Amino acid sequence: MGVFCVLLDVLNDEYYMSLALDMAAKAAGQTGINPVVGCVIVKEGRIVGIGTHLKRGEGHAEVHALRMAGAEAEGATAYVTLEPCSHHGKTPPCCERLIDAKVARVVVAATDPNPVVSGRGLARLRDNGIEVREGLLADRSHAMNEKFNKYITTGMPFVTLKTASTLDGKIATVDNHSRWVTGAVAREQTHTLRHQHNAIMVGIGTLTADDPMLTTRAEVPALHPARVIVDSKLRIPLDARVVTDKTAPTIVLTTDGADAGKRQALEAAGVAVVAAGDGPAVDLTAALKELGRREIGSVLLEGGGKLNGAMLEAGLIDKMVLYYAPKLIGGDLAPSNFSFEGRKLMSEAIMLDRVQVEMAGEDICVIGYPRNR
Ligand code: AOF
Ligand code: ZN
Repeated sequence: MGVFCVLLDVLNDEYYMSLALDMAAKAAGQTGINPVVGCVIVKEGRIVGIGTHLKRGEGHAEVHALRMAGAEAEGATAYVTLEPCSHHGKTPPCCERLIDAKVARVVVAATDPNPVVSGRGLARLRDNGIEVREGLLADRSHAMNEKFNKYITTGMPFVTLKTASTLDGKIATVDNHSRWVTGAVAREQTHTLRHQHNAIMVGIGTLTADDPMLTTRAEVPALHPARVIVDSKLRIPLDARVVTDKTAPTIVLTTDGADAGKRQALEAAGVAVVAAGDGPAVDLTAALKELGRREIGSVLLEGGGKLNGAMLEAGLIDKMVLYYAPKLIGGDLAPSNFSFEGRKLMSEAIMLDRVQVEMAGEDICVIGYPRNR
């Protein structure tokens, strides 16, 4: 028999900010290149408004919460997980809305890394006599916006690599048999990851081997990322499912020298073709920059070993989610999850920081951040 013990929450700024953060976190994946943001408005000990940014181009978190609070916002405290914006984007500035509503105090988790805001929102509130507390639970807000933080400051998409391999690092047997490496839980989590990224990226090898749909199949309806295929010679068949099914946009990354006729045929089928690199291989850095220009702020890389290795060597992977099934299959020629020129010294290894390990059903999930030069 366990000891009956309930940890009672304490009513303070953290209590309300963590509600705002919880709401924001659940909207991960549905805000496009925008951050996830939550807002809670509290007046004299009662929550009078809550709001979450739900879709790019539509209301920011503060706008929804202020609308709910109505006249009660006057003299209230607003808890916002990201500094209220000060710019006219697709929507008007939130700090002006808070000022107009006569909010007395604003508590903010993280400042907005967007160079057009960064600090200006907080300054504007203070200049208008609003008391501001900043930095409360900032780490949680930063972590849930790691994709946005990179994209808005560099223009490059945040890349998450996901692999599913045996414990000895193989993604298929020597006979190329791969169904299934990991179990149902890991596969379900992969579909959640797809929902949470703007694009999914694979190499032409994976595409021709499996003719995958690269869509999100969760227990409930979920969002499909754009499909990005790295294909230096435009070998993609015109009857591939990603070309014909129209479930989500498809972008093929290729080289300048790729066949012009094939390119036209793909474009006529509704596929976007991006040429990057005048050599035999796609210039991955230039290609990702172009994806960024096309408002793809995050990419889930589910490549084969070669593409994973090339992306790693190019320093383009920000985060790794590595599933390991507790199985060993051996075979020197069995394909591995990373294929790149071997390091000669252990001191030259690519290191992962902030490593976390958890179980995903019967499989082991390792999450980490490669230390890119
Ligand atoms: C907030 N609250 O809920 C969000 C903010 O194009 P827009 O108008 O949607 O503006 C997007 C920018 O606004 C985004 O890059 C980020 O700086 C900020 N997001 N700010 O006060 C919100 N989503
Ligand atoms: Zn705003």
